[in-house]
Amino acid sequence: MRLSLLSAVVASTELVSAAVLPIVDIPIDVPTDIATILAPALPITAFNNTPKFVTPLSLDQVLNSIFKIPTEPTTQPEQTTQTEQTTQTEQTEQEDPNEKVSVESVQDASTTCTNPRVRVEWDNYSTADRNSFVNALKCLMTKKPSGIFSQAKNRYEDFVALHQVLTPNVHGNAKFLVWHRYYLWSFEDVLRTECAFTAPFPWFDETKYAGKFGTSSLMSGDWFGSINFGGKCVTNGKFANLALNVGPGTGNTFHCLSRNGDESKTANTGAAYVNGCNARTDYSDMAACSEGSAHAWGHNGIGAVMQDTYASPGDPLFFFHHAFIDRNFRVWQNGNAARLSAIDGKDAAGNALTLNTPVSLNGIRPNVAIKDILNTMGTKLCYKYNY
Ligand SMILES: [Cu+2]
Repeated sequence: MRLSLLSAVVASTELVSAAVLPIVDIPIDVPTDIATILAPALPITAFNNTPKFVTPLSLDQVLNSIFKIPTEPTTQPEQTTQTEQTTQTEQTEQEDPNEKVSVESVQDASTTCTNPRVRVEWDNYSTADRNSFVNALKCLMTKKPSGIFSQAKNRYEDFVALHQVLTPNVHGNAKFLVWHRYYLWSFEDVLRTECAFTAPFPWFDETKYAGKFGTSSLMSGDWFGSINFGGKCVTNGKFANLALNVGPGTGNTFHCLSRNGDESKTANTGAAYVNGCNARTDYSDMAACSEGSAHAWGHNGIGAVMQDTYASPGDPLFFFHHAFIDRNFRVWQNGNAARLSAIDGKDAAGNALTLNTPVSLNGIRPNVAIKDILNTMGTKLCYKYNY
């Protein structure tokens, strides 16, 4: 293993030399089913080039509805009435940020599926289901990539690469919640169809562990590994020494799964933040608040790979965190039935979202329209959360 490590380090020309040296302290009991070559830790600064948000929202900002996302474009084009997504790139007109966009209704919003899957919170998730989920993730990591993304070296990394290439389109604008909803659902669907996963999909209730993520068994050596590695490789849990090929940022460098846990940041994922955002009545306001507060704090609080806006799905904790964000979106929708059939806000190009706006996964799964996925218990998605 140490010989392999050495050759991996020598082979990698993109590394900052001194920062990879601590890797030699990694124990030798490496799970060979995942890590055949020990990947080097990248310096923590490699993930800070594209942080989720340099300064996520404070609780005061959440409660006082001051939640302009730092990464939001400052120059946006004029609102259009188009119903299809376009790729306009040259519009520069300033826009009144208070301007409201039109809202349509879904005619068949009352259509619900008959037997929704239930996503189960980690503490309620049985040991058998936990093992099934771990094994399904490892299965995806050993399957061939689709070939759609050259940087993806296995099927799991297809999803990391997909997120990487679409990052500018689906963050810092109102597509954030709807796109990530379909992204998670499709990831779950691939686990089921390609790795025979039959257990419920999990989520992690961060309101229970705000400020103490590390006390959850999820983030322990028993399961998905600790978070307090100070930017070094994760060396415990089911994904110890996991090697990643996608990221950080828009580049691709062979590196290990690393974390840089900071509970002063995870502290800001609590109920006050979630409820503060869910008190907003407009979808786009709520979505911006969610993205800039609990979402950003959770990413940054786990740190390193998770702090990277582009390639954070390389850390399997991404899916627990985003299921939590998606669950909070559903809780907000439960507050008013009309929220299952209406959309507002704009995409990255400044075009108004409509119910017919496509949600694309670049071919991993077929495009859907926003109206198809607003209701998690509609006929397309058909799931709910256990609470
Ligand atoms: Cu994302």
